[in-house]
Order: sequence, then C-alpha cells, then structure tokens
Amino acid sequence: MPRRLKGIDYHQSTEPDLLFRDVSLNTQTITAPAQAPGVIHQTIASAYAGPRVAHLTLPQDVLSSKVEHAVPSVATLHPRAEIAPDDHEIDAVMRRIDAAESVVIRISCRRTGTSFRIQALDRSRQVIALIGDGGFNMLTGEFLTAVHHHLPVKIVIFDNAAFGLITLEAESVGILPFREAIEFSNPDYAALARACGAQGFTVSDPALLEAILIEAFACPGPAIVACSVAPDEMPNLPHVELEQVGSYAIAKIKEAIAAVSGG
Ligand SMILES: Cc1ncc(C[n+]2csc(CCOP(=O)(O)OP(=O)(O)O)c2C)c(N)n1
Ligand SMILES: [Mg+2]
Repeated sequence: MPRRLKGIDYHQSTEPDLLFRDVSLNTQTITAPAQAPGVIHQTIASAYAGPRVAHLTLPQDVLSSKVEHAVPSVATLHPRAEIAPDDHEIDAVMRRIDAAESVVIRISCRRTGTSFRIQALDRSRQVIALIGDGGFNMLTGEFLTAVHHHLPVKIVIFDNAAFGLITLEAESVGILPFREAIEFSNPDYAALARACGAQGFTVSDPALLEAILIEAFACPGPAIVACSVAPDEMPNLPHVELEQVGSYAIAKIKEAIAAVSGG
C-alpha cells in the first residue's frame, strides 16, 4: 500500500507491524528510501540469528524508489549452522534413514508439505503422514502436488471436525472455548482424494482400521485414510501443570452452566 493511504480509512488498510510483531524477531517498515540498506541488513541478520522469522514491510511507493548507496554488508551475513544443516549433517541423517527398517519422523501441526518434500528425496520409499483434520485443511493443496508427482504418500487424517487442541488450550486457562471458530465441517476426504486422482478411504469402525490401513498402504501413489475420532478425546499432552488442571475444571463448570442456561 502506498504511504499516502496510511492512517486513513482506506479499504485495504492494514498494520503489518502490529500483525507480525508477536511472531517475528524483527518487525520493521521502511518509510524512507534512505533507510533501506541499513534496515534490510538488520532484518536479514535477525532472521539468520534466531529461530523465528523477521518481517519487513516495503510500502508500494518506497519499493519503486531509488537508493543512493548499496549494502556491501549483506555478503557478511550467514545463517546459523543449527538452523540450516550443512551437507555433511544432511548426509549423516540420510545414512541413518537408509539403514533403518522403518522411520518415524515427528513433525508439528500443518507440516503435511514437509512430508511430501521428505518423500520426494527418495521416491521408492513410502511416507506415512499422521495429521489432524485442521492441519490437513490448511494445506490441502499440497495433496495435489503429491498426486501430480505420483508420490507414494499416505495421509492418515484424524477427523474430529475441530481444532481439538485449541479447545483444550482455552479450557486449560479457564475460559469457554469459542466453538463457532474451533469446530468446522469437513469434506468427504475419501471422495476428495478420488476427485484429485488418488485413492480414498474412510474408517469409522475401529475394528476395520487395520485392514483398511493395510489396503491403503498397498496402493501405488498417494492415498488418504480419513479416520473418525471422538471429538471429546483428550489430546495427549507431554506436561500437565496443576494450575492447568484447576483452570480446566473451572472451564468445565462454566461449560456446564452455559449448557443449562443456554448462554
Ligand atoms: C498456521 C497455524 N495456525 C494456527 C496454529 C495453532 N494450532 C496449533 S494446533 C491447532 C489445531 C490443529 O487442529 P487439528 O490438526 O485438527 O488437530 P487436533 O488438535 O484436532 O487433533 C492449531 C490451530 C498453527 N500451529 N499453525
Ligand atoms: Mg482436528
């Protein structure tokens, strides 16, 4: 957005600095072209230095301006080794993966895309991604990539029609979960998989789970196995603090009161 539209009720108005501040190591807006060399240097340095992103906003009119001097210092910036593993470290991990009979890689929420990229390293080996429905929905488009490249990726979706962890996060601080924002209706994932040109399965009876997984894992190319999970199933948390337990109890009492009072 050009600077002249900032601070007024323009329909595209945003405050990127406010939006990114709590998730970035460094948040800056270049408001004068002369700032650019120094601020760009600092932003790249921040991104390399820490475990999070650095954010920089370039207003449209600043972006098209010319700066008098360049930034010779950019050549001195290097990412930290532990953020970007060197070739030797990647080789060592690859040798371990090759030597192992089966491999489990733990990747956090919404990393479906990462599974596909891992798969593409060695197309002869199957990757099985276990993922929540919310995480999958955020990156459904990645599935098309897997189909396009015929990657043997099998996606097991835990379908509780909700961002289940978010319910627990609210309850663990004693507040009522805002269910309208947490719960959602899902597509028929098996039909979706077939519509994309892959194989699709749905499991709602635990007794059939094993047989369906065996069938799905034997399919060539990508497949989705959508598993219905009880919405009230508690996520398995690594640590539970006593205070969270107390807050959870308070939230449950509030929920019970809201249920009978219709609030
Ligand atoms: C892009 C993004 N937005 C929000 C979050 C916060 N977040 C962490 S877990 C979670 C819920 C994930 O839901 P789902 O994949 O369905 O798993 P469930 O908790 O239901 O098992 C969300 C939204 C996130 N990690 N990434
Ligand atoms: Mg879910």
